[in-house]
Amino acid sequence: GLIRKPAAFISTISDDRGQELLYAGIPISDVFKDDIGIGGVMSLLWFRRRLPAYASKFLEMVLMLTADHGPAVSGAMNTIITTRAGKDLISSLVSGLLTIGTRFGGALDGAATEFTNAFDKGLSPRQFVDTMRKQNKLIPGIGHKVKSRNNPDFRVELVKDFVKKNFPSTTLLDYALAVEEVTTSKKDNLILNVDGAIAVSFIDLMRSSGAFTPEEVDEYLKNGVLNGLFVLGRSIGLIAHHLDQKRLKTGLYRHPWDDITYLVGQDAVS
Ligand code: Q5B
Repeated sequence: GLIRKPAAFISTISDDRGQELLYAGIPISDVFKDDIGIGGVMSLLWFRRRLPAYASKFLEMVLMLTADHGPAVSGAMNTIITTRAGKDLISSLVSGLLTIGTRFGGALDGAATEFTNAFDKGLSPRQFVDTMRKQNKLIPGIGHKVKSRNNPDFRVELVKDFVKKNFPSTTLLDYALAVEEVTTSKKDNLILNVDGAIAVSFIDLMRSSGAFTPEEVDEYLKNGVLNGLFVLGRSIGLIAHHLDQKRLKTGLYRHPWDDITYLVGQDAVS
C-alpha cells in the first residue's frame, strides 16, 4: 500500500493548497464577504477563531493607536538613521523593530504577566507596587518619558473609553488604574502607559469574552502574543518614516560632536 512520508512541518492556521486560500478554515472570499476586517483576519491567524465584533474592533484600534508616535522615539530614530545610511525598506524597518523591548514598546507581555499575577494572588495595588520595589523591578506598563498625569496620553484615554463601553469585564484594567493611583502619587509620569493599558485590557478581553479557556490565555501570554500587537502596529509607522526620509532625499546622518560628552582617557566609571 501507499506509505505516507512523515511530515517535517505541522501547520494549523492557513492552507493554500485548494482552489481558495483558507485562514483557519475560512475561505478568503468569506473573509471579504463577511467584511471581518484586519481584526478578524488577526483573530483567525493569531487565535484560530472568530472573535466577537468588539474584540476585532479592539485589535484594529490597537494597530491604529500604536502605528506611530513621532520621529523622536527609539524605533523611529533607528529606522530614520538606517534609511539615511542608504539602506532598503526592510533593513530600515527591522532596525527600528529591534529597539522594541522591555523599555520601549515591548512592555506588554511583562505588564500583562505582572499585573495578572499580582491580581490573582490577591495583592492590593499598594502591596503590588511595594513588592516590585523590594525586588528592584520596574513595573512594566507604568511610566512614560513625556506623558504624565498633567499631560495625559490620549491613546490611553481612547483605550479606556472603548474597553469600558464594550468589554464584558474590565477587572484587570480597573486594577491597573488603581496601581496607577499609587505610582502617580510618587511621581507624575508614572502613569499606566499605552503598553500597559493595551496589555491589561487584552487580558480582560481574553478572560471575559468566553472565546478562550484559562489555559489558552496563559499559553498565549507565555508565547508573547501581546508584544506582537505593538510590533505589528508600529511597523506601519516605521515604514512611513522610511518612506518619508526617502521622499525628503535626506543624506547620511552623523551625530554632532557637541552633543556627545567625550570622557576618553579619563576615569569614566562613576
Ligand atoms: N520608575 C518608560 O522612564 C520609562 C517605573 C518606576 C516603578 C516603573 C520607565 C520604564 C517600564 C517599561 C515600560 C513602555 C523608561 C513605555 C512606550 C511606547 C511609546 C514611547 C514614547 C511610543 C520612562 C525615574 C524614577 C525612578 C524609577 C521610577 C520609572 N519607571 N518605578 N515602575 N515602571 N517603564 N515601557 O522617565 O526613586 O527616582 O530612582 O522603564 O512600560 O515605550 O512615546 O516615548 O508609543 O512610542 O526615564 O509611548 O518608566 O524614568 O527610568 O529615570 O526613572 O521613576 O525607579 O525612581 P524615565 P527613570 P527614583 S511606552
